Amino acid sequence: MFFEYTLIGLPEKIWSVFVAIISLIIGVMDMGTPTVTPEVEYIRQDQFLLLDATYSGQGVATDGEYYYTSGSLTAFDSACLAKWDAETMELCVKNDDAIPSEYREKYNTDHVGGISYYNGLIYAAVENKAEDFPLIITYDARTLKVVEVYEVEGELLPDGIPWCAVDAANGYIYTSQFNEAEYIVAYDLYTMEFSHMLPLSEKILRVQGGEVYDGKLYLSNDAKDSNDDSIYIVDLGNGDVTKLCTRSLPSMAGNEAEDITVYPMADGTLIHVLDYNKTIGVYLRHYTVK
Ligand SMILES: [Ca+2]
Ligand SMILES: [Ca+2]
Repeated sequence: MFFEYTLIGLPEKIWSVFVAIISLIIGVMDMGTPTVTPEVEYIRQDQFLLLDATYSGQGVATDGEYYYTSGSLTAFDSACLAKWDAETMELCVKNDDAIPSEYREKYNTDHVGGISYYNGLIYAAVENKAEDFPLIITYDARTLKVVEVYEVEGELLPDGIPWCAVDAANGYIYTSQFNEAEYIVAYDLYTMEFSHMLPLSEKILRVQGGEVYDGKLYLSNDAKDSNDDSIYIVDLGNGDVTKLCTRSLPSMAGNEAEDITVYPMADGTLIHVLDYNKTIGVYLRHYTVK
C-alpha cells in the first residue's frame, strides 16, 4: 500500500489529523474577530498553518486572480514564495528555494520580505543577515522562478529592505527602512537605479509592507508588543501621512502585522493584510473601506 508523503515525511492521513488538531488549538487561541476603527470594515480571513505558514509569513501581493505570498524561516534557513487561487485559496505553485545560491553563499542573503505584483512579475525585497546588502529580486508570476536580481543602492536603508511596492503609473518602486521610517526611497522600476527620496510628514515605526493603489501608498505598521496594528496612507506627491485605521487583533501570543496588498477583489474586499500570530499561524485578513 502506498501513502502520499508530505514534506516532513508523515503519511497524509496522519498529517491531516495533526493539522486539524492544531487548527482547533490555534482557533481557540485566536478566537474572536478583529475590531477596526470605523474607516474600514473587517470582512473575513484566510488561515495558513504550519507548513503553509512558512510560505506566507512575510509578504503578500495580488493580481486580482491569485494571492502571492512570501515567507522566511531563519531557523530552517528557508525562503519561500507561494501562489494561491484567490477564490479557493488552493496552493497553485511554490518555490521553497527563492534565493539564488550565489547570493546565499557570498552575502549571507537569507530573507524574503514584502512583495508586490506588476505585469506578470513578483517584485520581492530581499536582504542579508547583516542587513547591509539590499536586493530586489523579480520572479515570474506563473512559475515563481527568479527572473532578475538587482543589487540596489542601500545608503538610505540602514536596517535592510523590509518591503517594496510597485508604482507602475509613475515608473517607480518604493521601499523604506523598517524602524522609524522618516522617508520613502524610490528606485526606477525598470533599471532599479536610485531615483529620489520622499520625506514623510511624520515618522512611521516598524513598516512591514506597502502597496500602491489608486495613486496612494498604503503602509502596514506593526505596533511592537501590542495587538493594535495600523495602516497608513502616504500622499506620493508631498509625503503627507494619514492613518487609515487601527486594527485590534485577537491573538493570545501577540500579533505581528506583516505585509499588505490593496486591490479590489471579486468578493468585494479591497485591503488585505497578513498577520502572524507569533506561534504557527498566519492570517490573511480582508477589509473594505467605507
Ligand atoms: Ca505587498
Ligand atoms: Ca503588533
